[in-house]
Amino acid sequence: MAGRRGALIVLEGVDRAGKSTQGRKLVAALCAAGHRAELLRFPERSTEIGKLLSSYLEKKSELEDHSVHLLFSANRWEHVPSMKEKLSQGVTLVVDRYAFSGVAFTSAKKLGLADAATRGEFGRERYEDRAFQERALQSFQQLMGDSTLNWKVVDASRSIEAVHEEIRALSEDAICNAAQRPLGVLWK
Ligand code: 2DT
Ligand code: MG
Repeated sequence: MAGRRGALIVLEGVDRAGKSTQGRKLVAALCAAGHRAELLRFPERSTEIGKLLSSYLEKKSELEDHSVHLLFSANRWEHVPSMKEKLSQGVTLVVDRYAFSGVAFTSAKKLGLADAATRGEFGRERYEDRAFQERALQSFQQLMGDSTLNWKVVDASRSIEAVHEEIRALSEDAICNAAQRPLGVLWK
């Protein structure tokens, strides 16, 4: 429909919960239903800042905690102009992690033994550690009090199809209701 803004749909939650799989399926389903929709993910590792973050996450480099927090933020800001442009052209954006991951993962460092948690297991990316992820989830739950997003919690222990159907319906609703707040989906 001409003139209608696209919806902003943010997928948040801990690692390996199926956000990326669901993000891809969601965009495919929305496009098949005749909407214009695109998938984005943060960190977006292809830019100069994204490469610094990728190397940090792969434990190939070390960065001071405040400084890495700001790099994650800068990595989102460098995409804001094109995101605004797309939304105003009516393209719905499905975003795999956004600012809530920024807060949840940084604050999870302070909730426990940050060293052990951020070192994690060999062969895994930084933060991919059970105790760390649990603290990040606690932090996400606190952040859901943030009313700038319309938050929904999905139970990720169900089948891929069941989760897909739920978030597809929520997303259709967000697209129809252009005045609505951005939709936030938290994986639990
Ligand atoms: P992926 O596994 O989704 O690529 O994420 N992270 C992410 C932060 O610590 N701060 C942020 O602002 C964002 C967007 C979460 C890689 C890791 O990066 C963390 C997991
Ligand atoms: Mg990961």
